[in-house]
Amino acid sequence: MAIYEGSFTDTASLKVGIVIARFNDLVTSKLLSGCLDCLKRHGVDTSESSNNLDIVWVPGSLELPIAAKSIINKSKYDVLITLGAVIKGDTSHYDVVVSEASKGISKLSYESNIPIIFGVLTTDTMQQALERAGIKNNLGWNYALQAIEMGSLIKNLN
Ligand code: INI
Repeated sequence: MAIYEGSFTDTASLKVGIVIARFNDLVTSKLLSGCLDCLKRHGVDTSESSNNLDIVWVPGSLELPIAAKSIINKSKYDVLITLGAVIKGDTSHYDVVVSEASKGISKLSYESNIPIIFGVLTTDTMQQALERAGIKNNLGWNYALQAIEMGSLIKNLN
């Protein structure tokens, strides 16, 4: 019998790509800080000279899938993290953005065989989004942990 699971310590060579939306950047930049803090504390080189980390900014969450696809084609990553914040407000655009971003990212992950963490907050209000991006808890941290676990798992299974 073989049991496979991700490692949180075997991170020295883990190559991580982060694709992040500028829309609601008050929220997304906080998610990024939490994410980088977690990666660094788990041994991923997050310095400016790192060869194991790239960060790509896009206008909004709708653009996350195409940018993720482009960087996958450009370089070899063990895992990607997508970060965004879609806040409901009064617009029906919300449903389109959430649905297209999540479908595009899942499809890309499945087809490329590279885990892609869906770090897109979907909330009714800015207050709820800020609470999840650091006022109460920073989910950026959780997304990074999930990335380390899935990146190392799929790397070992391949
Ligand atoms: N993009 C987001 O990331 N969050 C939002 O809440 C949002 N809303 O509400 O409209 C949003 N829209 C922009 C969208 O992602 C695209 O950038 C835009 O439609 C251009 O393609």
